[in-house]
Amino acid sequence: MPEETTSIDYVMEKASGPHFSGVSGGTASGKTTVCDMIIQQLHDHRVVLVNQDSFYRGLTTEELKRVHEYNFDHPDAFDTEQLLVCVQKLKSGQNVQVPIYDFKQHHRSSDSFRQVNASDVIILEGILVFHDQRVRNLMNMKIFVDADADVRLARRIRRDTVERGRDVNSVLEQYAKFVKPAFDDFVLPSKKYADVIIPRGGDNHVAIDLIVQHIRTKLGEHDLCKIYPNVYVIQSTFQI
Ligand code: UZR
Ligand code: MG
Repeated sequence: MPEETTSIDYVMEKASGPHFSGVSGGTASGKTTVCDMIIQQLHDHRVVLVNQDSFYRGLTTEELKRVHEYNFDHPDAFDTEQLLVCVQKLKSGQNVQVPIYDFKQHHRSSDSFRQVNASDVIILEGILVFHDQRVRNLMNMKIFVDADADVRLARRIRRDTVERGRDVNSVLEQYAKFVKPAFDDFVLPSKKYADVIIPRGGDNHVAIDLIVQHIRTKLGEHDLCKIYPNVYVIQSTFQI
């Protein structure tokens, strides 16, 4: 269904079930920090965070041999079909098994999963979570975390050398060859889908407070509508 269109069915589908937010932004923009802060403030609700990184396809032996030529920033690097099924299940109140991805080995564990339970609030975080229209259409709120490219690169160098077992040269090479071009081609163009753009990421406490307030309002409406289903439809229709 086109994004602009609103029908009662569409509104009801989006408005029913858990509240689902997508958090996107360039690499090392502060997405994880923003999500952690939202989750902290919503401690009295059941909130789950799903990371798009968990849905990286494992590399084949051939790809592993030439890992420096592999583009981890391209939409095809992700198993989006599996991500979609996972989000659909969570939205319909089911528990899911999320794959576990190892950044050091570029490998996906075939026998262990992380169990994610059905919740009131679902947050999906990742560089390309707005790329697929089907995933996007399930979202009640789309948040884009903005940070200057130099700030992101500096953070990326620190994080990849400390946490992901890389050396500075390989990080810089990968950044110039894949990360920056993919940001320009895929991540930045998806910013237009955002409902909220947060400058300065995790430092922006006002933006995070507003987002949390909005989610609380929606959860409150949700409870109210279980009691007064007709009121629910009218409210949601006007707000879209
Ligand atoms: P965030 N990535 C890796 O470096 N290695 C992998 O095995 C899988 C992913 C990187 C990916 C992307 N790109 O920029 C980043 N590269 O993880 C996304 N190159 O993670 O959103 O936390 O920055
Ligand atoms: Mg992160």
